[in-house]
Amino acid sequence: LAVGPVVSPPHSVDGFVKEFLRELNFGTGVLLSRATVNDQYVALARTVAHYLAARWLEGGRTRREAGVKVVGYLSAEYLLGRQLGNALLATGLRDIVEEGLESCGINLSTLRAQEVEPGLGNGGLGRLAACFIDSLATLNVPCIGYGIRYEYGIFRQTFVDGRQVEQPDAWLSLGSPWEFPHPEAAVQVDFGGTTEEYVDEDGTPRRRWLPSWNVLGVPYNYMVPGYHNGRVNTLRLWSAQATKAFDLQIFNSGDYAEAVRAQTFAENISKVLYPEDSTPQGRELRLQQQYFFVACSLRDFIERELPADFDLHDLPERIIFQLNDTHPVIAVPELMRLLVDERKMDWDEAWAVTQKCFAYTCHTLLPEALEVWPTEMLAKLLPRHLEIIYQINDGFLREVREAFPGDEMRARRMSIVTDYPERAVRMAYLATVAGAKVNGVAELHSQLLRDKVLPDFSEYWPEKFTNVTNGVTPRRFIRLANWNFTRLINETIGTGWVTDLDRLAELEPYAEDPEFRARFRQVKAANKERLAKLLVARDGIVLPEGHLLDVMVKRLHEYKRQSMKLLHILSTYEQIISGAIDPATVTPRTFVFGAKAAPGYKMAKETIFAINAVAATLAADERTNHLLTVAFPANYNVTLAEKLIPAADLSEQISLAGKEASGTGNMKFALNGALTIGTDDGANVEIRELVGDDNFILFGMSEPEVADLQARGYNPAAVYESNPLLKRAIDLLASGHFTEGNRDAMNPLVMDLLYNDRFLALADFQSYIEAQAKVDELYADPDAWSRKAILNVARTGFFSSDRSMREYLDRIWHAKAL
Ligand code: DL6
Repeated sequence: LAVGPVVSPPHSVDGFVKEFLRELNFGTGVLLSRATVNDQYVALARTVAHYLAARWLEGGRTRREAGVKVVGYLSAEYLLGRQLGNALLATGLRDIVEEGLESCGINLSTLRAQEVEPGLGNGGLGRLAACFIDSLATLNVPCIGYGIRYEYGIFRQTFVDGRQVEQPDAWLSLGSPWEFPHPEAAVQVDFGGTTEEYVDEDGTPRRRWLPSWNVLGVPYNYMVPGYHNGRVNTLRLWSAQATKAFDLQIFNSGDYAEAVRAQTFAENISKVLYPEDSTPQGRELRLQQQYFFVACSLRDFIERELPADFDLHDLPERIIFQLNDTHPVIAVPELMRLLVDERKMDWDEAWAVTQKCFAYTCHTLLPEALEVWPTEMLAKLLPRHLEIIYQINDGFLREVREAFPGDEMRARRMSIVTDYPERAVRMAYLATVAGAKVNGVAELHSQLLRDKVLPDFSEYWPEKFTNVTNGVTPRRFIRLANWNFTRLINETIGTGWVTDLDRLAELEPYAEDPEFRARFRQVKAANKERLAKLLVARDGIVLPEGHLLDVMVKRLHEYKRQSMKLLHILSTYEQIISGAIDPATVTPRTFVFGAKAAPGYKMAKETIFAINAVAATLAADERTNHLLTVAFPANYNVTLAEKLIPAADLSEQISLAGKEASGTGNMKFALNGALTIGTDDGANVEIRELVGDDNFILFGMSEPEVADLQARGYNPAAVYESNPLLKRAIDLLASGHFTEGNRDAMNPLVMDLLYNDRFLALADFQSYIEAQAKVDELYADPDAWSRKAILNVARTGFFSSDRSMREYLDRIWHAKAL
């Protein structure tokens, strides 16, 4: 076995049943007659994992032997979603498994529902990482995803009296059958202490780090299967452990808490996913997490994936580390430290190697989301890294001063280390200086990144900057999530689209075919029915039949403007109850929200409260509840997205132009046949260009108009005073109507809208309302609507993450398929 081919379990119903029962009996230790659903799920997952593992072991060996370049995706987040369905899809085992389980009296869907999804990400950034590693495996490109095995993932959201209450996400509590822990391969990670100068054996003066404490990083391997191609890549997530489990002497003396203090401290590093996707807080632990996982990953790759005698000058031929946002950027000085301090490489040579080993993707435009680490904190936690950063900065600024003699302000602007408002390291600048390439995630975002966030850098290194528009995996978000539609597409154009999404273009002529349109509507209706069943069981929410399903699911953030969506609902409601419009003319709509607010984000939490209050009042109002329903299922996650998106008619992508880097939900909705109402922001711009103006409901200011209004001075209260519709909607919100007469309850949100409105919701309100009227008008003609929806599908094949990956491979990574 060590050298021969690895044996895959048999692909037959009988063979599967034998494997499954063997796993149930000897892996899980139970008899079928006494097995709980969880026992059965765990045994099934492990059985399916065996099928994948055979290919995984083979593939790993061929990759190492071939000595090819690997993509090392460094990401603090992976929002994976459930694994079982994807593994069955990748292996083509689904039918065999279903039949085999049936013969044991077990229902596959019941076991699938038992899986707790690993929520190791906050939102778009983590889900993108999961789509990318899926695509790389499907393209047969060797990739190791590196990240953190958080013991608690993104919090479980509950609502108490309409307010968000966070519960810990104990996703590991029933076991995790998909992971392979390797405590024997643990890596030591140092922190703290000081640095010193010394003279090495050759008489060369050098600096070294004398750390004061350390932890262990234990790797947990996960398999990342390609679709029907036999490739299985690795996701390696690190868990922190104390170097010394506990102090027996102190324990024996009776001070149990003190005896395990070091252990608790160490394990905190991978305890919980940082519950934030836009503002850095809780700083020190966050920096510890970041350094922890990149230190483990770099050491792992160099020491375990490369031959022992490998010449590290050639490292760029074997790895490209993609920095997924600024979170892993501390990897840059860490690689320099490994090369210069540990391997005694000359500084300039090490810097040349480092600059070829990294590339950086920026995922935001919000200045508060660009991480900055105070030098004081770096000096305390990573003193040698701080010295290395200073040295990198000195060399870089020398270059800048040579290129722009006398332009001292430019050198200051470009300095990696800033002095204002405190002395700190700008991680995005460090990534830009070190990275071979820097990319944004949609055309508009990349342009704004060049022009507004990093203008000096893009002027200095124009060729370094590029764009790769995000994408989503068609396997999870169409093939798995929307089986009804998959069947219709397969029957119409064959199955090739699953790995070649541009082929959806072949659906275009069918948009003109009344029979196809009718079948498309049947698919939507079936998906709505499936969603309705799920929401009753999951949340006790009853979805009315026959409504336009209007969906806004994403993180709760002011720039995404859930409050503007709420104002649209309020305005419609207010017009009905005040008699301003005839109820008979109103298109019945169900508005679905799904959104988690960062626990410390007050205004986001007030918005959640307001949505829930409006939902409850509307549900109880007999005048309108047959026309307007607001559904806000708690704890929106990947599993729910897979049911919600295929059912949607309308996709709400209403961020203030210039603020959403890309969005990927927008792509998932379009690909599943929803029309978008959206601003010219992020990837919406490209969606609109591809589907055509007639098939996209555009509204709102453009980015230059936003900039112009802000420069002129924006006064939301004046907008409120001048727009009667808006005024009535806000007045109703403030009136206590939704809070049993309590006028104060909505005050924070109302006051913010009137006197702050940082993301110009009031300024775009009128345009939004007019666009929504157009939606109603279009929806009144089901045939015309479904024609547009089908064209959305046929014209958005571009947004496959397979395409994104090809672009990274060609323009950034220069790595190849095996
Ligand atoms: O690139 C993935 C995703 C984009 O689609 C979203 O537009 C963007 O908001 C998100 N960015 C982040 C980073 N936030 N921070 N820090 O989550 O990335």
